[in-house]
Amino acid sequence: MYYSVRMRAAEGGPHEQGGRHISGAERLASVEEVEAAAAAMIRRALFHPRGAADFINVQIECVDKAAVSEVPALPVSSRSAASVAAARGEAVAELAAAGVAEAAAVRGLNRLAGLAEAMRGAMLVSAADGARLDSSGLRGVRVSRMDGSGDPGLQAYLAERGLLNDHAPEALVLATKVASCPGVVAELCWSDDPGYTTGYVASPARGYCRIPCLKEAGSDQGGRVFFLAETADVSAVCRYLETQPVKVVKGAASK
Ligand code: PML
Repeated sequence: MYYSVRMRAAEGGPHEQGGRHISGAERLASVEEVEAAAAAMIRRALFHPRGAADFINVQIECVDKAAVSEVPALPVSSRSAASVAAARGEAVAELAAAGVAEAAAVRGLNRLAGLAEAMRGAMLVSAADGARLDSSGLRGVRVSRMDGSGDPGLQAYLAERGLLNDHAPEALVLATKVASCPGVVAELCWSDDPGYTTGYVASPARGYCRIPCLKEAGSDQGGRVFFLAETADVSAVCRYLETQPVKVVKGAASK
């Protein structure tokens, strides 16, 4: 048996009552790990660079081991950029190489850049024309029930690349789960942490591509856009992202 441990934190009350999103986290923990996982999440929410949370929700739920799928981590690569404009150009090029129509990539990127405040979850948009496909509004679709912290091979892969920071390991795990979802063509993300400007484009076709400078330092605006194929079943995509438990392990492609 595993336990899905999930945290979401906001300032100014609960998210559903208009609180500003501060932080979220996900683990699939063994019984021995549950308490430490929950404590680490609470600590993260209390001392987050986005502000002081006054609402912290921690949910712990049993997950049957037999329901958990094991997914190999996307291979990590990078593009370089020296300005936000150049970085966003690189992101559009990577999205296009992954199979997103260029106009849809630009439209999706502009949706993310135009958010008035950080979203808790992700927007689903069409990879053909960039139209919004989900109806979750400002809440977005939250990717849940995944973990990669228990795989020593994956941790070593990240350590060799200097990626054991507060963002990249969880982002790679989330992006790997998203890319394993039937119907997903690519993802674009940059963090809502004002001190972290590196983001990524991830895709089943090309892996996890890190891009520096995707936003200005000091900005607390960030989030995720998932680009879906025209044939994607949006309800099935939401179900998979929100409920399918996934353990991410080092894959053959992550050499
Ligand atoms: C987030 O924290 O929400 C996104 C983190 C992006 C990490 C990009 C990277 O460094 O690989």
